[in-house]
Amino acid sequence: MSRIINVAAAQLGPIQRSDTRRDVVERLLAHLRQAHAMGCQLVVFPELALTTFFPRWYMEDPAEIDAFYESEMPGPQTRVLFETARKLGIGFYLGYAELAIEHGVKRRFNTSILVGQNGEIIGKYRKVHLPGHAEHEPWRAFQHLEKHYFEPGESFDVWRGFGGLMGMALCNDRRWSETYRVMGLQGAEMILLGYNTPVHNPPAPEHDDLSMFHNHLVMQAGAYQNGTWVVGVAKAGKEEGCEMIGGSCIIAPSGEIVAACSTKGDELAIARCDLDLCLSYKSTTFNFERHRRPEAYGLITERRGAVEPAPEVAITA
Ligand code: CDV
Repeated sequence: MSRIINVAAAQLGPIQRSDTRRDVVERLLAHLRQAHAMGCQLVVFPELALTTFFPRWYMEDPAEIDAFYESEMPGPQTRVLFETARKLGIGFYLGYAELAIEHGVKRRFNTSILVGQNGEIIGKYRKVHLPGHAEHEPWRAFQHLEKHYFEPGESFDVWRGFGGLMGMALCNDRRWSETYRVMGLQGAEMILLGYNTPVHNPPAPEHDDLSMFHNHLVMQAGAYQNGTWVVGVAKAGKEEGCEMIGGSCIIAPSGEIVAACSTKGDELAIARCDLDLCLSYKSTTFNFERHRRPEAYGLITERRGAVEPAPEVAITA
């Protein structure tokens, strides 16, 4: 099987609250068709790609809240995405709000799935790093209530697909080095990642001017330090009065951005991704087995007379 995948970062412009699932799914289908026409095998959509970013509002009415979630995948309104994928022979990554009933208990997650070129789900990921807050905070210009609306997921995994090892993450996960490293240690060759990032960060407005720099900084570092492709895809533009960054891009294992969106609307950025390029980094500079010595933490703490392992001390030693 070829180790080259043509990938489309399928950025979405804003989705307003009045936009129906049908409206949004039409936009996703247009991306699938255009990406297929341009020779792609995989399309990466953003986080919570089926609705507006609803954690910006505090809601209590369960019926109002439930309307933003998918209780089955595929469901009646999303099935056409899977059917189209199968017909075109094109896979996709999709972020959405998941409502699950597990052992009779209602559970809510910020989720992504990877769908293969046969229209079947290859893997499901539930967001681990949920940013924001759990209670209404009226001082903010807008809320970021992911801790109110979702439970955290538990693991970062990789799946076989598209001729390689594929990982998934969502938005805030991209800022944490362990996201990439946990998947890197499992051999990830391409990490797919959708995001919704407001330009304005209410708890730290002094970071606002750096929002795009930080966006690319973390994804480029994660790609290089783990010898993996990273595909980061935004929902961008002014959504319900909230300005969100774009900057969707495809990053090579060298850490270089090889394709990028230039607007804040619906746009594809496409790259020819050679998974074998990962090996050049994984087998030399970032050959974990050869160069990492986790046991060194133990040696250093022993020398210092520490009883408990103290990794943060070991790192500075
Ligand atoms: N959807 C997100 O996870 N957004 C966060 C914001 C809150 C900073 C992000 O890390 O981009």
